[in-house]
Amino acid sequence: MRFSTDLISRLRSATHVAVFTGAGVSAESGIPTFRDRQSGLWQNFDAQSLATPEAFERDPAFVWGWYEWRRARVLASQPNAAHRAIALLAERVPRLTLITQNVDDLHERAGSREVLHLHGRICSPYCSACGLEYPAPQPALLEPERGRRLEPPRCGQCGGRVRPGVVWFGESLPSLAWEQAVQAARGCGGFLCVGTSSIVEPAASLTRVAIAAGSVTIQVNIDSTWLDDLVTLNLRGPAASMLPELVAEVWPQA
Ligand code: BV8
Ligand code: ZN
Repeated sequence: MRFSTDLISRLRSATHVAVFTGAGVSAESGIPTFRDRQSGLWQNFDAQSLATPEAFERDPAFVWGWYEWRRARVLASQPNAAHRAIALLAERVPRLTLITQNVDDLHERAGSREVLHLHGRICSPYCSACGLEYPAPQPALLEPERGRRLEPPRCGQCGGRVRPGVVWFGESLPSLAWEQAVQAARGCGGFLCVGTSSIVEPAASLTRVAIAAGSVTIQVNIDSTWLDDLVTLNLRGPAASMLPELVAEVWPQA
């Protein structure tokens, strides 16, 4: 991987680096991306139609079963070299803000701290009535073929229906996380946009904010996106190999 000396010096002089990740950063951990075809019980549905309050209202057991199957997949997965490279980068730059659209906990399990989860967390279901967090047990690893409808549990405090701890389409993003993400995009000197199709708003607007603020913006993706011609540099390839190389080349061990 070759970077111009100018790019390297601009990135190294950045006192604040922001990293913005999407489903592509967890793909090499075996977690299907949001636009991958669904499988098993849910194969005839696209994630977008399932990830809505209306879908959960209409058939809570069908949607809760999908989330439990996904949560089991997350718990059975391990962070990959991309997650680890981001955790390592936090030790090599003065300040790093990690912003993710992902609902898995692989960044945390790779050692990242203070992760801004714009779309919530699949491992933190909560009561839809009183908001109490529900201590979700280790789900039985449902095979997609045997994926089944599961009745959502009831809240121990108020008896309300427990819901997945994610932000559904049509729901607002957590306001503090969103404000911190926008601040980071505005104020960082380097912005890494990793493994996202940059389709879902308002999250996708963060890279535009960083570009407008004059940050050095680097996109890492196996595919092209509408950002290709707008970012400072496109790194075409899988995050689990591109990110460790990028960190080693630009921010080598002191
Ligand atoms: C909001 C949690 C408003 C759930 C998710 C019309 C009608 C209604 C709403 C809208 C509308 N038009 C726009 C909207 C807004 C809507 C939206 O953006 N819709 C889109 C589809 C157009 N947004 C919302 O509804 C948001 N809320 O706007 O609220 C509001 C305002 C005030 C008051 C009330 C409401 C909420 C959006 C949050 C939705 N929830 N997730 C769950 O997970 O089940 S979003 C979901 O998509 C995931 O979180 C995912 O992270 C996210 C984005 O997808 P990506 O991460 O980019 O994943 P994707 O599969 O798309 O791409 C993967 C990429 O990785 C690809 O580019 C691929 O090439 C690459 N890749 C693959 N492998 C690798 C790789 N790259 C590198 N290495 C690899 N190995
Ligand atoms: Zn409750």
